[in-house]
Amino acid sequence: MGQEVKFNVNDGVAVITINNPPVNALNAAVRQGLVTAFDDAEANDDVKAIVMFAEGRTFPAGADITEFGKPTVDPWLPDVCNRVEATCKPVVAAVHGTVLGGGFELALAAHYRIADPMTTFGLPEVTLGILPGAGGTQRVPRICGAEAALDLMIAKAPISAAKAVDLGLIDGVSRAHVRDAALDFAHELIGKPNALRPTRERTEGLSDPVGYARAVAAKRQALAGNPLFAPAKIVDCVEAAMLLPFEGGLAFEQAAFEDCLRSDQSAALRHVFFAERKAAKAPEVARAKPRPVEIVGIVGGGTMGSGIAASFLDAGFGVVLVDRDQPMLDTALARIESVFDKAVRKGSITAQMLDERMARLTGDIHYFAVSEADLVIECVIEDMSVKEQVFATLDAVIKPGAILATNTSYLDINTLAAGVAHPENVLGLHFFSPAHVMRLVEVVVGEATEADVVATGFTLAKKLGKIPVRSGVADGFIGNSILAAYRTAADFMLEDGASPYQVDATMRAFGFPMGPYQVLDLAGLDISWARRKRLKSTRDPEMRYIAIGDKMCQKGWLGQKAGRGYYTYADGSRLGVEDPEVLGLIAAERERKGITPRAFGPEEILYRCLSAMVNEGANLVLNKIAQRPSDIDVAMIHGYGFPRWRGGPMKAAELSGLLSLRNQLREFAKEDKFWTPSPLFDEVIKAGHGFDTLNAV
Ligand code: T1G
Repeated sequence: MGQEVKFNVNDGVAVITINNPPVNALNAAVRQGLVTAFDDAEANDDVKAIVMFAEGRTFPAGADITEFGKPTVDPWLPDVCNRVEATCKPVVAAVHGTVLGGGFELALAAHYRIADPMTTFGLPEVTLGILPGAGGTQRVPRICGAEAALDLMIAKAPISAAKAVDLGLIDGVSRAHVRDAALDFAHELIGKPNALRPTRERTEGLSDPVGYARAVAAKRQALAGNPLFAPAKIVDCVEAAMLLPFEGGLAFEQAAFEDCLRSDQSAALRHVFFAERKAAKAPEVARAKPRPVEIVGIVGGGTMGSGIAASFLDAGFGVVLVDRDQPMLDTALARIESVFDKAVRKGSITAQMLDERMARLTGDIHYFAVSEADLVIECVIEDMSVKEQVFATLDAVIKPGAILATNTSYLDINTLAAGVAHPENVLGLHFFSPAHVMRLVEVVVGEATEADVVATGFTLAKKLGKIPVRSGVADGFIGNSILAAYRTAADFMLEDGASPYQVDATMRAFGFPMGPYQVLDLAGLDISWARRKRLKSTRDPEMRYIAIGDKMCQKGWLGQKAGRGYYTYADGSRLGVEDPEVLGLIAAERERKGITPRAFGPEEILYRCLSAMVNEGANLVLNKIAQRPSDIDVAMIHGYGFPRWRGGPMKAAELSGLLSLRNQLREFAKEDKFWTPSPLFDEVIKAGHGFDTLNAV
């Protein structure tokens, strides 16, 4: 028996302890250790009952996800669970922490479960594009019925110990140390008739077949049109639990599990699980200690500044907000309070918590107010000269060692840093709107930025519950560079014959909440117009230039804020209506350039948009702006609505084949050099591997 599973006997009760940090994932060594331990406990006459426990912060949080996609090593988890359940001595699981997936299924294979009060339980497999494949879809409904079981497996929100007791999924909560409580519980079972209680034989949840079938039908109805593969499979399995004998249901579940595991959706979702965790690993984080931050200064209380302030207040920091004059400051403070008001109405915080947050917020119109701040974030308009002025003013008041950050979406951090006394303390912290909701933060590292400053940026982002992604300095960093390439590809198609509404519909069908032209209208066409003007002097004259956006801006069609952009918005509504005048403007541009429009199908529109994203992404990795391709996936999913179950642009490309993509880009490049394939494609193709290998850094 390896170190992962230990076995000792305590006064007639065998205690089988799992120890596989950090989350006791049920990898092959743990599974083998468990089977051996249960065999030993069963064969040992001194053993009258068994307690299963885990060291560390949690009872197993699931199967080992890193093993998926590789050949299965026996015993596989469903077999381990069946072994535990079949034990001829009462088995009590002592659980704590986050009891998830296969860990919960293992506990459900025990005859009884005792939990620490803070324990949470969940079957989140659907977030990985799979389903509970170790008997969960058969054992859970036997205890708590179809509706609760489907909620657990599809709603994926973990439940509390108290809720688990209500559902009959656990037998008790103990304030004493859970292992000791389970030992006492096991001792009481010794010698009791009918102490064995295999979950497969429980029927409480199956006692109302009509209600059961109704719950299954209702969930199936609710999932109609849902593009995800696994949820529908889960419904089939839970239905099977009522229709088939236990072993038949297990076999049904196993087949459905393997179907899910083989799917691209699951490969994509598992990729994102690890990509999110990897994104938080920047070289600076590994080698430097973050600086202490208690008070955060924010300059500029507009939409971004007030959202960022709310995030820091939510996370327990003191915030000093500076704005140009009293009326603007009052508006900003009111905007922050309204964020919390909404949270109180939604029930996510109490009125008392609102007061506590607002008590940590001070506002001022003088820069001197941030002289005690550990970090100051500039959130003023996206204009270099204004930002340089703000930085210069801040530089005169901030305390030694304070970090100076900018929330710029595009501008050159190195230029801003060059204007202050300590460029090594300058960092980009690029939040996304609404900043108190969106999880992505691009941590932009300048040439001079100190490692501990970067480490501070990453640590803060995690404290805010955000997902930090490291970016080098480039116009638009990672996300906006990809967005610009995506839009360029879309604009080319507009001039060649497609309509913006066709492009938007295609990208929504792919899984984006909005198409690129809806996003442009929301953000304002003038933002990207300003970028085009800023880059005019460095633009490659040989590359095709689309002036449709410029023409719309010159007409004042700036988007929602102007009542019209690519769509029209009557009376401030946020729902856009297609606008024939826009189609007219595009047709005039084609005529001006002598372009005969052609038809575009959804496949080609999608392919060109994705190819442009991936090609730009490959160049960002090549130029070391992005550390790894998976960081780009994380940025596009958490900042730009790229559908999570597609894995992000780089993973989607990997799944559909890099060679064919590179070859198609070569074809497109005959139309315009914008499509020139990134040299990274040749590198990875020649090396015989894909982007995944580059994600290992
Ligand atoms: N397998 C492998 N590694 C895992 C893992 C797992 N199940 N869970 C976490 N890790 C790694 C993670 O990559 C990170 O590594 C470290 O542990 C800490 O995690 C048959 C098929 C438990 C709530 O979906 O939700 O069971 O980055 O940074 O924020 O039905 O991890 O340090 O190298 O996330 O405190 C079902 C997944 C699996 C739960 C802790 N289980 N894990 O969160 O730490 S499928 C899950 C989580 C299954 C069966 C099926 C969270 C957490 P590294 P962390 P955290």
